[in-house]
Amino acid sequence: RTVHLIGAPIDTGQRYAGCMMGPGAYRVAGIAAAIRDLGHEVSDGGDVALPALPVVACANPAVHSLAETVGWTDVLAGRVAASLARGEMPVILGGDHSLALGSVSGAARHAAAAGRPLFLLWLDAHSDFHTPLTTTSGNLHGTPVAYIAGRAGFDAFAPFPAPIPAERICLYGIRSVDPAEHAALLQHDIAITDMRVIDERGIVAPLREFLQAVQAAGGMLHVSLDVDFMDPSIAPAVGTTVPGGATFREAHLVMELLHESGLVTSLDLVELNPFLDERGRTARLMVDLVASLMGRKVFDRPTRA
Ligand code: DIR
Ligand code: MN
Ligand code: MN
Ligand code: MN
Repeated sequence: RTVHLIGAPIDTGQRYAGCMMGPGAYRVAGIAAAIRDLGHEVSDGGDVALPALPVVACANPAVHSLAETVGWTDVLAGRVAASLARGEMPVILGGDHSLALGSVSGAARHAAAAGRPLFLLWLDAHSDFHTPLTTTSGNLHGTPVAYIAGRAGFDAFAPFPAPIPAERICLYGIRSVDPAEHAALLQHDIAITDMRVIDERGIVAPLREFLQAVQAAGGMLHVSLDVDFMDPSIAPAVGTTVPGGATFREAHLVMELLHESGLVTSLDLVELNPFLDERGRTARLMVDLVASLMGRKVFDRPTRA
């Protein structure tokens, strides 16, 4: 299967300049070669460009960069849907998490056309369950899960193609949820594997349960990996660090299980801010995590006949 890289130099979904350098940092860190070395084909579609801005309005005055975000959402949805239609695995090189408004739209459009259920694994410190009407920061990177789940308040955006039912969404690793998000999450049946659950049950068991559900349904699986899913001590290059994140081995183990499942059909790499990095270590960590997701092993045992 061909992996198709799509650069998404987006940083209007939050307030730290620098995420727009993410696609370049992944390329410098050798993402294409790392995937090719595992025996996959890689094509690089280059970076998407912002189209002419729509005229949009929002009742919440805190919201900023709404027109840009709607523009990026449109263009990325088209690129991701087209890549999936070619039979590729699109990997979106972010850019902040607002890009998932578009990437998951594209995946949902394709899944609906293919008649397959789409599942979403959200690896993040945050639940990103605000709507443009509830966000207090005004940063639209905190809204994609709400859009994907079909919540109201996204009037400026195209209607989400086929909202993903709550039971097909899994938030994994979360440890920072705003009050309005918390209240809304209690109204939805989304699987919330927060860090407290992971502390108690380990990183493997809850993920296996979710993957089994995807497998049983014959589903497609979109994975959205936020840099702040990891602990800031190993992944400092992100504007919104939250202590208590996944360790190096926990993060790799998640990727290794995803590889073994064979279920992942599209992937976002989001929130890398190379301007905040230390000698490229976060970019390199993200590339190594992608390698684990694509089949790199700690110790490769030949499969028995
Ligand atoms: C916060 C931060 N909940 C907000 N969200 C982030 O601004 O709405 N998501 N950083 O990854
Ligand atoms: Mn609005
Ligand atoms: Mn996020
Ligand atoms: Mn986050």
